[in-house]
Amino acid sequence: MAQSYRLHQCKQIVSWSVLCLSDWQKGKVKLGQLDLEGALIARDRVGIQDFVLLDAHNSETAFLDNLKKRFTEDLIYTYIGTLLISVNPYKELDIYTKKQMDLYMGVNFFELPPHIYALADNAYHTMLSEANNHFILISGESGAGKTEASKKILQYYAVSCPSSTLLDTVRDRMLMSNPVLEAFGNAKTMKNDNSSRFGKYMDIQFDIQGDAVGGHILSYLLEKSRVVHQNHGERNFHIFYQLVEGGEEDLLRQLGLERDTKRYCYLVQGECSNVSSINDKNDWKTVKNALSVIDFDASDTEHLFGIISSVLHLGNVHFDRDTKGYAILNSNAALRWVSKLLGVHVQVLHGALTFRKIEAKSEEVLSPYTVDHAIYARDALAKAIYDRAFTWLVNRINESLENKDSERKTVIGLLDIYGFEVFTANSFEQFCINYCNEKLQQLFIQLTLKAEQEEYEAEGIGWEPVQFFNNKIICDLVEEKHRGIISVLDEECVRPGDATDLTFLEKLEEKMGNHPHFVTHKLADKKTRKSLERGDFRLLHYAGEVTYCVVGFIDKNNDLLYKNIKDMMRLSKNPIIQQCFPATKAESRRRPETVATQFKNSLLRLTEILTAKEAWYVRCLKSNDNKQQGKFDEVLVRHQVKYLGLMEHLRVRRAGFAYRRKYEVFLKRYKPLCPATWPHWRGVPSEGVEKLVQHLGYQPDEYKMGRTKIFIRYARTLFATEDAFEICKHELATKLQAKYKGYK
Ligand code: AD9
Ligand code: MG
Repeated sequence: MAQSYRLHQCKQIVSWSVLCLSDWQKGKVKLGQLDLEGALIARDRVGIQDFVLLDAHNSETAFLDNLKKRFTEDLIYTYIGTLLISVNPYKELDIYTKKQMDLYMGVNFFELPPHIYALADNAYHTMLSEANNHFILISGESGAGKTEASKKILQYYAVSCPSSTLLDTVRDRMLMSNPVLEAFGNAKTMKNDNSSRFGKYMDIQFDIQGDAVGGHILSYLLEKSRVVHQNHGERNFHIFYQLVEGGEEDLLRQLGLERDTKRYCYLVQGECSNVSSINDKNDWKTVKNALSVIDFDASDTEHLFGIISSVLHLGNVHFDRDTKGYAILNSNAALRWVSKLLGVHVQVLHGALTFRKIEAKSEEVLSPYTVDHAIYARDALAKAIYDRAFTWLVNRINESLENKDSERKTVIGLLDIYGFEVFTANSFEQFCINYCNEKLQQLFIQLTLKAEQEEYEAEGIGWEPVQFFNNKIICDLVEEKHRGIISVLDEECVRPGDATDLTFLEKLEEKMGNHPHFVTHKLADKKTRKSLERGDFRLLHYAGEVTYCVVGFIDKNNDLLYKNIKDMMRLSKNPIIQQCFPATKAESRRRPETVATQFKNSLLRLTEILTAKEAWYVRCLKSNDNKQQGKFDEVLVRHQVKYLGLMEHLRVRRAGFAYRRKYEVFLKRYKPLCPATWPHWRGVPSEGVEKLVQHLGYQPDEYKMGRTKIFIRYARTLFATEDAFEICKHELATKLQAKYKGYK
């Protein structure tokens, strides 16, 4: 047994260190034909595929060299143990074919070159064999490749899991939910032509046989301000351009639209309707097809696009100033289209956009808007419609993915959220997005660096602690009850009287002026030696500094919709709008939660969902800032390697152990492998385990005995043990069969 284990190990060491995906794909290198010299040359050229095996393991330069070497050879994936690093190649690679998927199916992690399919497959098989829930956390900054990675994983499950005709429908729907949600929830930003503007967590449900049988999506805080405003070089959500560019003539006529995106005020502010990497016409076809797969009928589609068009028409509703300075409407045609498409009376709509209803005692008084107020009310309506329609869409997709079968299911969750972003001007939206990234980084730290080291300590495993930057201090700065930025903002939002964005900033200065990660105008020079505008504050995030302009914080956090607008929408004849603005009994007197607080609570719930599952990590790195293929910007990559804590992770991994199990559990599974423990071990479990691993030929550096668990350093050791176990099971079964025949 020990000999076969050794042989297996030697084979693997050679194949891991040298097997290079491109050579291997091109058929130049075949397993079993490797000579050591050739192996070393190949390794020199293409680097090492698991950082744990890198010789100069603690040097950041060696780490970067290895990434670069591999990137130059189009090898974008590298492991740190079971964590997968992916470097965005900004070009199509021929590594996502069905053939590739087949290759990775059911193969142990390290037997093939690193790939997103390997990670997906191992999560899947572990889920099946251990009958527990898993999640894959995909992180990295904006444009690093998270959404692409999550799509590849979903495709892998959809294509390679066992199949039946009934389930094919579920699978198709799962796949098709992607183009739909991307059309409505993604947009071109300065960082990424297809930037996710909402957070997405998707559970893929599997039955006991491993069939993908259903799914459920949770969406997080859509950046709805984009509906009415885009910065230069950015676009609104893709769906608007797809509809205008690709919509059929008849459809456009019904919706009152012209085939010219420049005609719509909500589409022109970024001055970049056309983007070379995007084909809106084709994408329109994809989305239409996807909608039909996820079971949208003609009426759903008609009403949904009615809503999308109503937003475009709303943007073209303009106001003039009357002699008293109040707003009067000057775009009757646009108004009529909005009224028609939303199914609200034109006079009511007119009134809601130009007057505010104030309830005084038992009377209702109408107060006319100034032009600025009217524009504000119009934009607030457009944002509310789009945001609620998006939520409706997610719910509708969930209905189509739902599996009502009560059979026990296990899940793999996929988390793909908007990445950390820094623009020239950053506002409330970036504040929320970057806070969300801090939370995910914190989760990663909690689950890997912190928990891992604490366990070694608890188990009495000799351990040299690895130092790392814990970003909890920044999470607290943002979210702490009564003291964090969100609390201060909420307090200003409810403070009666003269609360403004600037008074909010003053409160921040007062309360957190001394915090090492918070900088304002007054303190800028001392802390970061860079000046700051009067209305800005700067946060020193884990991933870098971001300067936020406070303008709009109070408003966006309050997110109020005037009462008469809400009342009007409740009377809408559009069935989707009716669901988006449900008729409620008397409005609750309690203030609704603010946007930031809702977001904070939803992230808290997400953390709870995730920590109850077993984690897998994909860390995406951006290769350069210009979306340029083949360019490896060392400074940029080094920065990401640093802030993502990859070196620390490697140190913990190298010094640590890939696998651990309670003595009892380990012994129960592997006891047939050793005559001393088979069929029963009557002594202390740890001693039985010791006997067992010695019999298997484990070397002293390969494992450690803790208080309650055995710790195995390398995954390969465990894989070899598993292989031996499979052979043994087979032998036992044959023996039993022979014995049974003998009785007969
Ligand atoms: V954001 O936080 O949503 O703004 P992501 O999601 O991290 O961001 P995304 O996956 O959208 O980035 O990738 C950005 C672009 O990089 C894609 O549109 C592709 O053009 C490119 N990309 C990313 N990953 C790959 C890949 N594995 N192969 C080829 C890729 N191109
Ligand atoms: Mg994305």
